[in-house]
Amino acid sequence: MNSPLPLHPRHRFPPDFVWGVATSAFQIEGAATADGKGESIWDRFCRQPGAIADGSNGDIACDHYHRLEADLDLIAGLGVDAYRFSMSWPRVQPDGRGAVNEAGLAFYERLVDGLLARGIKPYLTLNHWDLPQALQDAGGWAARDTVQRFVDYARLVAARLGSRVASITTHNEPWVIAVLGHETGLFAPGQRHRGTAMQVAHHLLLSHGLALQALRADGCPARLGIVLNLSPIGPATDSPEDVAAARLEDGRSVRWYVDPLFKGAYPDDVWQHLGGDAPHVEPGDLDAIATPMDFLGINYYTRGVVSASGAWSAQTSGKPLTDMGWEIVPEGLTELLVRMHRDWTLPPLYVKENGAAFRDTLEHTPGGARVHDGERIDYIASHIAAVGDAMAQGVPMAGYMVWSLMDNFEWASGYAKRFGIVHVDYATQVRTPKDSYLWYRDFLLAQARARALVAA
Ligand code: IFM
Repeated sequence: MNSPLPLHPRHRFPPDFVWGVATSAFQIEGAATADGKGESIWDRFCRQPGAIADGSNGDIACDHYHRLEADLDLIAGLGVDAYRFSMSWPRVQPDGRGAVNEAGLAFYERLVDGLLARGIKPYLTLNHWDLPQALQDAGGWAARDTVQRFVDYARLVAARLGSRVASITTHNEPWVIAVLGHETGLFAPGQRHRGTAMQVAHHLLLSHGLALQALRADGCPARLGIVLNLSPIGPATDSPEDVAAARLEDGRSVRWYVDPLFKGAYPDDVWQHLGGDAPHVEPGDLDAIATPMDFLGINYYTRGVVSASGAWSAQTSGKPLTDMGWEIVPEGLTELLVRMHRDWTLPPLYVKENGAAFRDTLEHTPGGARVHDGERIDYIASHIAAVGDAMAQGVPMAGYMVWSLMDNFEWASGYAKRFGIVHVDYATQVRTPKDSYLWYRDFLLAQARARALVAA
């Protein structure tokens, strides 16, 4: 049988490799107050003057909440094995505690059942940043009580959906919540205190481990894990100062998360560096954090380059940049995955997000609307090949997911940055599959045909 796209050797993957596409609740759902949904910290943060580059918010976003069936058809049209989505905690528990808001949960039941009916595996994330504001008012992730609130939320979601979803991720990118949310203040809840950020990171990891233990005790059949945003971090020059700065940044952004999860200990160099900003850790916390996982998800977009003076800029590297100003470095993904496999004993790895923002133009042609986003196709194809390169070096990779299904609310950047493989016209909510959607669809068709040949 002919494939529509010749499969390059670096694009040959095992038959059980999981191909997917990803989104998150706050970025696409809109319906900010519908059906009893509570306020989240991102609803509140968007109201702060200057917090969001274009002054926008998530009130309507892609209106996915009201366009579920059509969006499910778009996902199905790709031929993916899996769809990764997150649940809005305040939609399910408006104040982050107490009884389920049945109308909110019903939306996710329709989503999950709609995926299953289309033969797509649901990959559920419990926390993609939109903490209920009521919990923030009680101290947020800096408060130890939020750990137990999260475990309760995880249990009630798993009791209702755990047997229908393939996978449950506790948290997406704890570094972002901790550091961007509580140290630099660029993201919700907009706090600026390093010690708070480190306590938040600890509580996120602890709530992850305790939630895993609780879900397993409850008999949840879904595969359980966490998703980290990771980059290889290197020095801007060979100077000892830059090398030391890069080592510390690797400690703060990579080892601070991976070491406790897989070695049951925080990295000593970072702990010493933090001094009084190190988190309060209670006996048993690290054992809980190191609860074995069924998978580790990694989100990769670019590498990190660090100098002691902080003066290094991606603009001067000579490498092409995305519209976020991030360098395009597919070989950095191979380097990262190989290093992960070398330095830790890990469960199967997934790339749970990978993609790029570019300045897309919607063109109206006689044949219909088109978006010729060749740069995004190159980005995705080269990063998939980088995953193949890591596998050729022995890294056990289980799947890859494109970020994102459609253009959406890109946090502090608002709607100006477009990561989607489907274009969204925010004035009309018309969706237009970009060339990258068509490319990924054809690529997945070729994968499916290769699988069929293996099975024959
Ligand atoms: O849009 C985000 C996503 O929510 C988390 N990972 C990075 C993406 C691009 O910035």
